[in-house]
Amino acid sequence: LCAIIDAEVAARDGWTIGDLASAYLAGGAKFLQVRAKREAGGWFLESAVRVVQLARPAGATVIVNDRADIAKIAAADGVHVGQHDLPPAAARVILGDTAMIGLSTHTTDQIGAAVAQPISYVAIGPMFGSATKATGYQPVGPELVARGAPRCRAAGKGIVAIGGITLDLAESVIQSGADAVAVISDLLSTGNPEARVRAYLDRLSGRSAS
Ligand code: TZP
Ligand code: MG
Repeated sequence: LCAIIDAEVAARDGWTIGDLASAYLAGGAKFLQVRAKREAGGWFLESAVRVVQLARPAGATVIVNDRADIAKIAAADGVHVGQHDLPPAAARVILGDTAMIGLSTHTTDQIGAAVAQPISYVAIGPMFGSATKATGYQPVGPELVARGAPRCRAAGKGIVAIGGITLDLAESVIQSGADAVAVISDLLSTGNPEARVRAYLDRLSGRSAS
């Protein structure tokens, strides 16, 4: 599970970035992403620093959405970039060889191009209709994961599925070949994000029935 802490979605539900990160970590999340599309850089940096601070004792990985500079200064583990952000090779200049770098893709062509980039994982989406982000792409479904998986595997890239994923849909996405599911809204859907993260981890590790 990649638990994404999105500034706008968190604020809408009355969560501070720190409290939401703490809840996800308490639920057992080991992979967090901090995302702030509209906030000022200084605020985003402070938020990233806070999440890194909280995640370190838990041994969790933290990546920053879009901003390799903020990831670097916050000593995060890496960055997640989209098709129109800094190219992965440029992000790597800032973050170095060992950083985790993810790249969003939405088509088979983009997956084909992504596997040749200096990235750690290919993000594929939107899986389903997402309320969080108007991606401009039709939902691609687990089918695109299944189609792209062989190329990602051959290139040694991980696969993270994103977009409209819910607890009940997560297993189908993993079964299609994804290594992880990245989730924003559904983690907040019950009002208990700690329990929701635990439910995902239980479900994905096959520890719970159904
Ligand atoms: N990229 C593609 S869909 C998406 C991003 C960042 C948003 C995912 O949010 P949600 O709420 O899990 O659909
Ligand atoms: Mg982006």
